[in-house]
Amino acid sequence: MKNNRLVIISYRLPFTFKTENRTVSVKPSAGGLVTAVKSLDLSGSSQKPVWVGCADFTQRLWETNRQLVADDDFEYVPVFLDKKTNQDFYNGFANSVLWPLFHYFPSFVDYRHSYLEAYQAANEAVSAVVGEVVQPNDIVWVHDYHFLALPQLIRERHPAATIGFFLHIPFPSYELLRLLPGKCRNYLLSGLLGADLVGFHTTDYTIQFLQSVQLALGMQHRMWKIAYQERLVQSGVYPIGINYAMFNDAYSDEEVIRERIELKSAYKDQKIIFSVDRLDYTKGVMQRLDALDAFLQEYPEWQGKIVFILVVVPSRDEIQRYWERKQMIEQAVGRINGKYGTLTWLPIMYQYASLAFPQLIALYTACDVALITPIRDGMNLVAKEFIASRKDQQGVLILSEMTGAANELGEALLINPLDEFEVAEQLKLALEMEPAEQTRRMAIMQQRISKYDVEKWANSFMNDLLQTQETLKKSQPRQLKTARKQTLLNQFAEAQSRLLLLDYDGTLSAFASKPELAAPSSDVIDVLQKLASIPGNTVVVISGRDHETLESWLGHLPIDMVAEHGAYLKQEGVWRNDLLDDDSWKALVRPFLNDFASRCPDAFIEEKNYSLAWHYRNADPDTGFIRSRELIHTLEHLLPYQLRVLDGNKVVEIKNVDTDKGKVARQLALAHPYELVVAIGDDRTDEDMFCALTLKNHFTIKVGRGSTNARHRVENVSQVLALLKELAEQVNPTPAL
Ligand code: GDG
Repeated sequence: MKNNRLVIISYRLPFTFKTENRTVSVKPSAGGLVTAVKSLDLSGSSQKPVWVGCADFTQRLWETNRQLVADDDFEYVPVFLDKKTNQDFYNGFANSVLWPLFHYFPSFVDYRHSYLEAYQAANEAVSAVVGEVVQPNDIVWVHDYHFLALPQLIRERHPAATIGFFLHIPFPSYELLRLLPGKCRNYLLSGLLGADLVGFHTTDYTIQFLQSVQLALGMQHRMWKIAYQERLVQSGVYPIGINYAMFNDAYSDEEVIRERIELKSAYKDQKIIFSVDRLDYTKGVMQRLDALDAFLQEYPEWQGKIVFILVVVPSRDEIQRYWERKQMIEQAVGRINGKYGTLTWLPIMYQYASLAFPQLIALYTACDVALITPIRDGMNLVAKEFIASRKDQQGVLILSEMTGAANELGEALLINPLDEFEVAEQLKLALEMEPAEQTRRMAIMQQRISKYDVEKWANSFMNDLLQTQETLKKSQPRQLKTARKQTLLNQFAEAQSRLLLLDYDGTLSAFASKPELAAPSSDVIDVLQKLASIPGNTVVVISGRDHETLESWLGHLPIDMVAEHGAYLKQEGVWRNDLLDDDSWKALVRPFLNDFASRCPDAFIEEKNYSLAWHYRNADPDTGFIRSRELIHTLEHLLPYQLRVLDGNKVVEIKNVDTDKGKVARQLALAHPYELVVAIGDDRTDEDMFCALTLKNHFTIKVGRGSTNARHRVENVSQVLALLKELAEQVNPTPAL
């Protein structure tokens, strides 16, 4: 992070002010994010990192007490939202729309337009503050679902900024996201695309994000990179870790030891089952209580021999769903204690309050079983903290498979939190597990999470974010103007052998309403003829079109051709195809295409020998786009592995994967020691070709806008033709009249 100042943005600042007896003091919050950021190597930067967040104190309090945090490791920039905006933004859109939806509780969503407006206003307000703060070379790291729109808003103010985004909660499947009104959904997704790097806890969340972008915005990813507004947006998996050493060392802390001894002696005749969560319906506390009930019912021999210490930490209790939950939990605790309790024993010890750190560690280390059963959880740090704090390598973790943490903690007893009998059964197993087996499982999990701790998490995100800037610099295609064009013209003139790979539609000919109407102009014929007649030149038209059409338009020219993305190849006047002649898959796919065409007026199907194409260029743009997304979604789940779906320019094409333009282009370029290879194309399929041609003497040119793997760019078809004419003139100047 040399010379780079870090700007962190999260909803909460890492401290708050506490006023007692008219005296104001600072209460730091020891969240995972603070630890993570502090552990980054910021030594290269001469300036303090900045932390921007929404203030939970008044502007006046800040002005009069800011000196209390002046010596902190961060410079704080609080954003003051008015009460109503903050209410509708935080409790409204963030916690009553996005939180339940992203955790698969659609029926808990309370969508109101005023909430969305407040979310937009809050994101705007924060972006205005960030806009003032950010300087060139700063690295901006935005956190969580409160600020999905923020990366793009910052990008609009600082187009060259380096922006990372990390989502701490799950990213749901598109089926959930599509429940939001289209405009709202697109606003959120394109907001995220303002970032250079978008990070998630798991591969599932990442894939769901990429799929949502494709289905909602029509942008396909390539190796988890999305081409958006001349940039590449990278996404990646960064499972958050914990401060392992801190939790592990706390085992031997004096206060922890004292508390642990107290707990153990208070429950010397019982095994301790423990859980701690914020009050939240996603955490599965009600289901956990049902499971305990089932356990005591199924295995009555355990009555009197266990105690379940249930700690619920107050959270968001201004929202109805939350305080309702509190009442439900308290009723269930009362019911179960009433049902099984005796005059000398109660199965559940319940506390609705937060724990001091030493108490938390004492409970982690005194318990026999940690029972962690969220219905959905982005990661779940409690599970990792429990493992880390068990220096004695004893204790059993029962963990919901619906948590991100389950991916890394496979040696826990993994359960489905909705299946109370399975949880009851695993609870029995946990209570009866041999100490040696407990140690075996603990040791493996400890080794894993100690390696990828919070420091590694933050550093690996930061390294990848910085890397995106390097990649961007390298991948910025340069306009083929003056000096650069002259280099190409000179190289072309000097080379003794040259290969020209020219895409057809969108490169040599502009798009027409029907494929058959895009016949080549006399200009195109003329320039191809000229180029092909230059000694040492091999001219290849490389297209997705069928070979019959290409032959009828260009067959009379002394050029080679590639049709259907490489299925057919014409060399020295002879067409051949090397693919297996199996098109039985078409019978499976055709009915779907027909069905989608019948539901989309003016969409039509083009049948080629090795592919089927569903065109929607003539359809109403919105309907066409929506149907094309549905079609892609359907096909992706249906197609046998040897087929590939290409999401093209107003066309969805299904083809055999045996070949693509990249493979053919590489074959052709390597077939002869060409001194210069020039490849020109406009489409996503041409990107395969650009990726395959990476040698020094390979000159790749993208036609039109959009991010690309080509090294150079021209604006449109007429610039392509002008360039080709100039190339031809280099070697064969038109004789003066
Ligand atoms: C979100 C995502 C993701 C809790 N009670 C006490 C206390 N805690 C601490 C725990 C832990 C943290 O709070 C809770 O973290 P979780 O991960 O379990 O849950 P969320 O707050 O919902 O966090 C989640 C996380 O972001 C990080 O990306 O894992 O999935 O929902 O650190 O120790 N700490 C103390 N007393 C308490 O009473 N001292």
